[in-house]
Amino acid sequence: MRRKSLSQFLIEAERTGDISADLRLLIELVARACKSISHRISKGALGDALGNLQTENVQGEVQKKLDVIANEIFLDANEWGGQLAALASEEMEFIRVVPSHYPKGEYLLVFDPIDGSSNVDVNLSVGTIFSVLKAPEASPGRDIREEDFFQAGRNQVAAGYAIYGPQTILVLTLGRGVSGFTLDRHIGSFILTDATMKIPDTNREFAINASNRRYWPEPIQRYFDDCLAGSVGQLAHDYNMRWTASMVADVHRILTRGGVFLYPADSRPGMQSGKLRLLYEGAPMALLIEQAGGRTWSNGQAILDIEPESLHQRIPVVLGSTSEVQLLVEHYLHNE
Ligand code: AHM
Ligand code: MG
Repeated sequence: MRRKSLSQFLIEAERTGDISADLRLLIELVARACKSISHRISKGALGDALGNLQTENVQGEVQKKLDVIANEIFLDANEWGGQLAALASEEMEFIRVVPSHYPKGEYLLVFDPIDGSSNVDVNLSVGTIFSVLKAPEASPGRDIREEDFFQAGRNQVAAGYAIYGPQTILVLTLGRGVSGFTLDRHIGSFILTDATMKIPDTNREFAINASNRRYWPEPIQRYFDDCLAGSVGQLAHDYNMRWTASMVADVHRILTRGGVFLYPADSRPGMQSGKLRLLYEGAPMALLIEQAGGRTWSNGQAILDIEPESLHQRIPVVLGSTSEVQLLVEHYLHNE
């Protein structure tokens, strides 16, 4: 059977009018950046990319060498192409307006270059998350501003991630379902290997960093305790637990075999709104989850309905199989 490459997939989407030519080219550039990051990661200690730097990012987190390398790869790969007006990254304090010597396009690119970067040094899965928004209509003399990125997740025209694990896989939504592409290293192309990813609704598996239990809100503690007791929502079920400390890896597992992922707000300093960032992590993952038939929750609403108030805003995150998120919301989180 002849398999379809990402390029063919995107050209077909352009021909059917699902995406513009510029969006097709932008996704091609994003995929190229992910290939390059995958290559750097796979070199490990041979590539001088492991370990920490002496610097902190805007979140006050110590930067890994790879955080900075991957951020540069993404900027270099994407800002020259002519499809973008500006970029925002988890690793950059301010937005980056496309320099004037490059042509300017109509899209905004948002990305987390290496998600779960603490996993890199111990050779576990990490990923890159990206999201594409439309820039507001240009008017003469008006520059792109930070507020132009403050759009609810439902406005995303594309979102996806690359997971760098035993295989490198690109998972993409253009707003009409979710597709998975595996990197064929011999030919250097992403090949369509899962045309319609749908989250199974049957799996009883939860993902949460259980070491934070004492800091969680009471409803989350109760849900977790009921999972361990096998009595969630008064239903008798054995639950399984997985936590990889890489959201990309945890979400990829849930997209593949179902389950629920939680990173709640907690009472630790700086965690009162949760840990994960709305623009770089919450919104793109929420679009993928909804497009694959799943559901999300954050402070009483779907993540895609949240209007961002700042670039690096954090939110509590619950996402996964529809029936499990529904059960959680109805039996535990309804007053939250
Ligand atoms: P990062 O983008 O700085 O790597 O942080 C986000 C990561 C997520 O991938 C993961 O779900 C979470 O942080 C793990 O946090 P913790 O170490 O508290 O378990
Ligand atoms: Mg991240």
